[in-house]
Amino acid sequence: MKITDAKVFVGGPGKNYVTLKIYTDQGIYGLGDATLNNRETLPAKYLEDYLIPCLIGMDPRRSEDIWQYFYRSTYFRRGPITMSAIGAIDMALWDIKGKIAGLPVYDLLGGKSRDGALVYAHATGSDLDQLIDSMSYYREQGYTAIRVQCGIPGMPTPGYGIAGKDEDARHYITKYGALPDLEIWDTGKYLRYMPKVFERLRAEFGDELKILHDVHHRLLPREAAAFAKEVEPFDLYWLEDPTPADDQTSLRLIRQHSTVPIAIGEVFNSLWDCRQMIEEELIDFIRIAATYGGGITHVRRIVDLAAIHHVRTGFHGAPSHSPISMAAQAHLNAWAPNFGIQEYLVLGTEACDALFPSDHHYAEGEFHVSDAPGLGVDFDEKEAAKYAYSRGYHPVVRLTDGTMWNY
Ligand code: KDG
Ligand code: MG
Repeated sequence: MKITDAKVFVGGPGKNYVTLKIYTDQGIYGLGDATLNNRETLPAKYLEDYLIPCLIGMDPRRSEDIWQYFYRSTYFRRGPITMSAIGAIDMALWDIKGKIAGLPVYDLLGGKSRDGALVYAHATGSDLDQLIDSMSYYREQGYTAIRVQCGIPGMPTPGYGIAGKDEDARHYITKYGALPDLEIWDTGKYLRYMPKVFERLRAEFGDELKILHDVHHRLLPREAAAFAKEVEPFDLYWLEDPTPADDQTSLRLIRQHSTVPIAIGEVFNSLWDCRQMIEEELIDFIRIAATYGGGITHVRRIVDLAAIHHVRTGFHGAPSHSPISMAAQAHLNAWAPNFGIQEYLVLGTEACDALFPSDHHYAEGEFHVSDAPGLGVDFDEKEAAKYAYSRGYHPVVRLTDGTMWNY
């Protein structure tokens, strides 16, 4: 069996999804996702200029060897661009493998460990009342785990993941400007207000609800340790990215002062990036994504390392991931013995479903993986022709005195 061609498509409804399609001489094709949010053209170009020319003629069944070929032959290895491109190829090869076998990918990984995978939604509010309304909406939709981001009184701009006053907080998705928007961040105001938010949410929603919160890399290690200690009584399911992910040693201070579960990893791309925090047991959930994490082959290794250190999965699932990488993660979630939770924002707009038909679906707080052979997602090229690339940027963040800070 041979790979005969591979094409990259960039675009989608309100998103620049980077979709790889690998064709074979047996008529079977595979699909992969290389969407690197706000840098989408780079993995696309990397695939077209460097990886696809080598891929033609390879045997698609040899997915391990192909992974090693691209990883080891890249002298300047790792990083988000390289690993997204390798990840897309890897997903497509697992898709092909499943279609050859007539089995869903989860069966190739070792079979299902569960039927539905717990997911969490994003609730947001420019203030506490709007947040509570947004949370109530998700409770009605059956979610038992909700991430909460709340506007802070007096904060000059809304902040990460927070809807503006006049926006629909129930269906809010971060918008990215054609040039970077400016966000102003005040750590003191955040640290003084957030504990009050959690206290009110517990009073409002009771003890059972799983409450998650994303600090989005904004705190210094000492601030994060003090914050984690202070919010301990509110029994968070996790506190995400309390400090910038670059320095994993700073997590030790948080661990020494608090037992709040820590979730990190959405900006990491390889086992080597995650290794220290997993081996030192500095985190409780690993947030890497199948896309930037080198696909199923590599993320599976990370999941196995995590398992022996009591770390559970909590894969990244921001709206920038196309239904293809969400499907790859759904298969990993169905299999992983140390599955924790999956971030899930309802992608299912009609336009997105038309572009990526599948029977993966959400029901009652869980994501149900498709039983179709392979990844269980298709790609409609006619639909794809409707979309074009449109540049976007993450916001930039400055402190109130103008100092550059972390988005
Ligand atoms: O591209 C950046 C987003 O994926 C990130 O801001 C989303 O932090 C995020 C999350 O937890 O979903
Ligand atoms: Mg995050």
